[in-house]
Amino acid sequence: MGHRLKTARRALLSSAALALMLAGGSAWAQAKEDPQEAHATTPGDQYQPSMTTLAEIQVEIPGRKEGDPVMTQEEFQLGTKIYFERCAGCHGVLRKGATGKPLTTDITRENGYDYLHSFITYGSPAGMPNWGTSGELTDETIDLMARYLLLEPPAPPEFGMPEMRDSWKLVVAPEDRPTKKMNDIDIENLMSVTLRDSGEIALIDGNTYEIRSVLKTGYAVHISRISASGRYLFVIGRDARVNMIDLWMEEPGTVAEIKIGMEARSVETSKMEGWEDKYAIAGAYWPPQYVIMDGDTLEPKKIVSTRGNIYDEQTYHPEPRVAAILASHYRPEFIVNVKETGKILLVDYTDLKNLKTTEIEAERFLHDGGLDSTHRYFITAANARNKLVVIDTKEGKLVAITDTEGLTPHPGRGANFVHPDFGPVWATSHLGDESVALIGTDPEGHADKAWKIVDTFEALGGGSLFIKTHPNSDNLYVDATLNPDAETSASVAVFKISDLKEGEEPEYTTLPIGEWAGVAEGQPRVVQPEFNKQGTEVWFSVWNAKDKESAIVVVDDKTLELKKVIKDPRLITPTGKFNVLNTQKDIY
Ligand code: DHE
Repeated sequence: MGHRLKTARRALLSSAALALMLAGGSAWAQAKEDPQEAHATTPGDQYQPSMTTLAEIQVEIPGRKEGDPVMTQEEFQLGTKIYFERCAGCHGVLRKGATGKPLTTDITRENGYDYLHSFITYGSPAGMPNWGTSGELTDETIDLMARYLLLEPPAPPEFGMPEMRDSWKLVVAPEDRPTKKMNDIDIENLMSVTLRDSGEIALIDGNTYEIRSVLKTGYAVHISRISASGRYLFVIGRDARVNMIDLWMEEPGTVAEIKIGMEARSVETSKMEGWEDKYAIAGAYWPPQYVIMDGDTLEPKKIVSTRGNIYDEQTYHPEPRVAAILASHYRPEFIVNVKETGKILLVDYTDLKNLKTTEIEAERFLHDGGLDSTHRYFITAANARNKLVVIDTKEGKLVAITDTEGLTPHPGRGANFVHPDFGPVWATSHLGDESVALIGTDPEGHADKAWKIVDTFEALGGGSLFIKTHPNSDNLYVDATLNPDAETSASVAVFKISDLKEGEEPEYTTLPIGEWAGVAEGQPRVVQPEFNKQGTEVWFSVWNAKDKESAIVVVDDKTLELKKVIKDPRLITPTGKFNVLNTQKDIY
């Protein structure tokens, strides 16, 4: 069955892309011969990092060379902004290439202005968006960008210990904090909700649905994680600002704050027994580094650059970004995904002066991932390579690298459940197609299934970002957030776990979450299922534009009926939701 589905799914690619892949040709070379080939951008092409904070830095035109195109300082500044927002995610901040090709001046000058202009306008089957024909960029902007790429790129500043210490604010010192919980909130059932475009989080009571507070955080705030004790909430913005929030205070609020770089996506805290709440860690996209901080104050202790060689080619990469970071439950270690070099680092935090790191050769373009139900194995997606990498966090080594049979796996932290035929599995959905893949996670009880894709079946459609279940639930929820079809992107597929059968394509129920939200204007997308602490309700964000009404929809997990719609003018662009207990204990 896996093979049949896989064949059907590949047909989702444009025929041009397929032809190219089968021919094994270089997309760059092909597009050069035929740059005007019609091409439409897929959700996977669009879902690329946008360096929004870097886009704001002031730059100067680097020293002019003979033959440089004419460009004013204002145009160069605008070109830099557009480049960091739209292009750097794939081509790299320094234009040395990542999932996209390098755009250094030796290459761009060889190809010339006309070629660059066409390439930006029409895109390429290999994944370059069709910025012009899609209407995203005007012809004037494309002209500017084609000229911009013929000039040397500006290098954004580093962000080391002096800058970090300057940004560090200890708002309430540990000795001035409460010694016991001072509020009546059921902290374990709080939901920390990302309000992406307002740079805030909302703390919503999971029992009463009441918004307990809205707190200012970093710009385009991204994720929340909870300390091992469940007391502290850590939030990171795309501007690399980390907020540490004390949930014991009468009014939960920020007790410490720091900026750990210019662009960042991940934060985590130490969870090993004996090391609970001792350290926090955050990873940056720019500069490429991670920093270990004191778990009580966020005082920066150790900054480690991730610049280095790509695991297989062993060539130097100047800006390997830090993607997901997880805390090990089996060793005093942080698990750090380094995207472009394809390395997973196990960073031992017991002795920061004599730092020991296990460097695992994994796969390039590591992104997100989570633990299996025993918390021993870390399963993560090398998404642009369609692979899952499995690490044994107890032994500290690579266990397997497995093709998911789908396109661009995007698990979030994934979903763990016991399949009626295959035993314990972990699931991921995909950005590039409608498939859900299950990987066996029980090497003791089901050795023949372990770390193999045991089944793959279809959900609503491509553009899925997150998948979720809970140990108390018999349902597996799969979103389709980035699906181009408005109705699909506003719905969720639900599979009954006990009905799943080997060799049978399972049926699913479609929940019209967007419709249930009753949002009158805009085209909201439904994103990220998250359970309450009891595992009886599942919450979805109905993510609309910044100036339009958004909502959170709560569904009863047993009946699959609508339980509550949470609406409030303060709920601006809600996306991720992090239940304190589930996040603290890695229950998913
Ligand atoms: Fe995320 C997790 C990076 C866009 C919502 N996102 C992650 C992680 C990474 C990442 C590396 C894993 C963190 C960890 O576990 O330590 N995200 C990126 C990007 O680079 C990307 C593609 C583009 C960008 O410029 O940032 C991106 N992410 C988004 C969004 O547009 C989403 C949908 C809405 C938003 O709020 O920004 C989004 N990302 C999330 C969420 C998680 C996440 C909700 C955590 C999921 C979980 O269950 O743990």
